[in-house]
Amino acid sequence: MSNNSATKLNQSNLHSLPADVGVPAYRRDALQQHTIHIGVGGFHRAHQALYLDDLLAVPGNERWGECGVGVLPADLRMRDALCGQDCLYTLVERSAAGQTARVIGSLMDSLHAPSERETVIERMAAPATRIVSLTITEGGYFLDEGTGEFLADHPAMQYDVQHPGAPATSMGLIAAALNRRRQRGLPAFTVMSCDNLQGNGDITRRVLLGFTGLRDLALQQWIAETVAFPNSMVDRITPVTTAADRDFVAERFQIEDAWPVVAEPFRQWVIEDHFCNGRPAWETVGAQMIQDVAPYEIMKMRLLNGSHLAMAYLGALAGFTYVHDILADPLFRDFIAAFMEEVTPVVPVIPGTSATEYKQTLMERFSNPTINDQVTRICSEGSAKHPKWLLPSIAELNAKRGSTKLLSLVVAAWIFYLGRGVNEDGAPLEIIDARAGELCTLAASAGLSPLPVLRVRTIFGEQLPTNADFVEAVEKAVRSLAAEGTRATIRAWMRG
Ligand code: CS2
Repeated sequence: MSNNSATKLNQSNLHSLPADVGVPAYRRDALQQHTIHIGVGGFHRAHQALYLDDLLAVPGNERWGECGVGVLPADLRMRDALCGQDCLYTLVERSAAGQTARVIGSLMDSLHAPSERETVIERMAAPATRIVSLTITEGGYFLDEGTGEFLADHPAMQYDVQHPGAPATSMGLIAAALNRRRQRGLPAFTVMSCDNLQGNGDITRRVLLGFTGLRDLALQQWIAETVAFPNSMVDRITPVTTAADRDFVAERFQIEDAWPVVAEPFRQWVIEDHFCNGRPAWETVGAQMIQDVAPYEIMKMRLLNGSHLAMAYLGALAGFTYVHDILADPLFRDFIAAFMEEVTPVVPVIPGTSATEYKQTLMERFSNPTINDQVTRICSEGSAKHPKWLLPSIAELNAKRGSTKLLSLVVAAWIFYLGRGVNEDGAPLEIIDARAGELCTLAASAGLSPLPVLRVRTIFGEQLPTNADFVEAVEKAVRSLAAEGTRATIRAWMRG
C-alpha cells in the first residue's frame, strides 16, 4: 500500500514533516565522521545511532557524526535505502501508551564494503576517525566455542590473510585500516563491539590480534599496545522491519521512508570507559560509563537473551508467530518465569539493581503487544546464540549442582526443531542459521537422538557433551517433545 500524500524523507523535506515527528535538532552539515559503524541493521539504528542523535543536540558535542558500513553482499539494500534519503530514517517507538516517531540524523554516510572496499578502508584510516564500532552479530566473530580461541583456520579468515589488500570481513577491514594509520603515523582508533557477547571487547581484541598475528607481527604488536577494546552491554528489543511498518509510517506519520525501524521504549547501554582516541560524552544522554561491565552483560544475556531462546523454539513448535502471544499464554508465561528462576543462581548480583525488578521488567517488555517481535527473529542463528547465552548457564549451574532441567529442555527443543522442520500443525518452520544445512541434517540423522548435534564441538565445546546427566536430560526431553508434544512436555517439566 502506498500513500501518495506522504513526504519523501530527505534533508530538504525535513521541515515539511508533520509537527509530531521529531527531527534532528542540530546542524547535520557541521558533523564530522568521528565514528564508523560496521553493521547498520535495525538494532544499531534503534540504539547507538539514537544515543548519538540525542548527543548531537547537546552543545559541545555537535561534531560526533557517524558513517555506516555494511560488509555483507546483502547489505547493499540498506546502503541504497539510506543513501536515497540522505542517510535519514524514521525511528518509531511503540508501547501500549502509543507510538512516537522521530527522524534520526546522526548517520552521515552509508558505505558498502564489498562494492567500495577502498573507500571503506580509507574512511577508517582517515585522521577524523576515532572509533570503529561493530554490531556484526554473535556469529560475526571467529571464535572456537570449545576453546575460546581464535579460529585461524576459518575460510573467511584464511581468505583475508591471503588477500590483505582486499579483505572481506570486518576484522580484515579493520586490520587494513589500522595498518595504514600505523604507517602514516596516525593514532589508532578504538574498536568498540556492541554485540551480545560476554566480554565483547576482549573477544574482539583476541580475534583481531589472532588474525593480524597470522600475517604481520609488527602490526599485531602495535594493535596490542595502542588500540582500546572497551566491553559493553547493549539492550533494546528491535523487531525486523516489515512492509506493514513502512506502510504505517507513511499512513500515520506521512513519511515515505524506504527503511524505518520500530523498537520498544526501553533502552540501556553500559560501556567500559576505556578509549584510546577520545569518545562522545554518552553519559550526558543516558549511557552508563563504568569500569567493569561484566555483571551487566552476564545478567542481560542470561536473563533476556536466554529467555528469548527459551521461548523461541518451543514457541515456534507450538505455532506462535509473535513473542507477545507466547507471553499471553499462561503455560508459556509460567515457563519463562520458571526458566528465569532456574538461571538466577548464576546471574551476578549488581549493587543498586534488583534482580526481581529486572525480571519483572523483562516480562513486561516481552509482553509488549505493539512491537510485534517475531519468533523467527529470536529463533534465528541458534548455533551462534546457544554458546553465548545458554550453555554457560548450564555449565555454571552444573558446577554449583543447581538444576538445569528447563535449560536442558530448551536445548532439546532447539535440536528437535532443527530435525523436525515443521511445527506441530505441520507448517514448515523457517530455519535461519548460517549452519542450518549441516545442523538440520545432523538433527534428523539419528532418529530422535540429539547426540549428533550435541557432539558439534564448535557449539557445545568439550565438556558438556561428556556430562552424562546433561545428555540424558536432553535425550529425555526430545523424546517427550516427539511423543507428548510441546505443551504436555512443558507441563511435565514444570512439575519437577
Ligand atoms: C534477541 C536479541 O536476537 C535475539 O534472539 O534475544 O536481539 C534481543 O532482542 C536484544 O539483545 C535486546 O537487546
